[in-house]
Amino acid sequence: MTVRAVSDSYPTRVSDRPMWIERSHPTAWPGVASGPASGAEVACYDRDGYLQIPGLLESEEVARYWDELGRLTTDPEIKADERTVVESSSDEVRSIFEVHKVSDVIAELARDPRVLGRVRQLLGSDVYIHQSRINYMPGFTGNGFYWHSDFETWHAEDGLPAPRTVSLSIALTDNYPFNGGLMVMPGSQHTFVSCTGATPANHYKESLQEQEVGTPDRDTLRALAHRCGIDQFTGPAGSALLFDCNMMHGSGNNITPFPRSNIFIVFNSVDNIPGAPFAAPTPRPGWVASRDHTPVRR
Ligand code: 6CS
Ligand code: FE
Repeated sequence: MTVRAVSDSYPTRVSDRPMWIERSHPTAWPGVASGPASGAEVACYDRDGYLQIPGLLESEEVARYWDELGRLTTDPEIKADERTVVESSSDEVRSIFEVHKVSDVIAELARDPRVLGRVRQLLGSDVYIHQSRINYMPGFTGNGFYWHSDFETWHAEDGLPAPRTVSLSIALTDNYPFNGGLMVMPGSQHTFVSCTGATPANHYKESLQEQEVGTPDRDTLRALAHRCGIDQFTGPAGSALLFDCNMMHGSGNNITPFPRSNIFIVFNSVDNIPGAPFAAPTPRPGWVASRDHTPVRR
């Protein structure tokens, strides 16, 4: 077990009892005064922990990314790559990680001012890509993602010190309530839920298919849901969502014929560089938690 020298504001996976820790950091960080998001949108993000961007992509852009997703998910070399995770109940592609390195088309999206401008505003600094993935969530066999906080994992297993990280999810197919649309608990990012359990070695090999360690207990989820309510991210292909790394979120299985495919890019502040994991025997691979902290530039 790696021992960290720095203090841990968000201890997790250290006790047999879940604990609630009030967040000691802002959701919307100061430091970048202007950008594509209005003052009201930044304030809404700070309160709720998420910001919807309807129609971020034009329809011809959606078509271009959908074609790219089709190329990626049918390329046998990519299918055989360790960065491709398949569904536990079928051999269908679940996620392709480090997709910004696998696809120049998607790398360009991360540099797009409509994305980069907003992300720098919300994190108050230059940013780099901590993780990227395509979630394909195929029809009929697409398994969801149980309730979790991404920051709980990125703190415990990737060593991110503070919740100064924002995820962008862009819908490449119509996201409906019935085909696995992402559910979020608005305002839940203000509370860090310290989870029980110890991180197994190479945990990512199972957690990326179905996460258990690092997911909250039902009493915690019941209390958070009653306090915050549950919103759902739905909308036509091209819609986008920016959400705080500590937002409690999850999605149901997709038993409909309609895939719920999204591009997912995680931006971390360059002032929040990870060190050793806070609660894991070894760091995760670079394709899940990037070691390249070069700021994203237009
Ligand atoms: O472990 C991770 O980094 C990934 N797992 C989930 C369920 N969401 C965030 C992230 O993509
Ligand atoms: Fe997640």
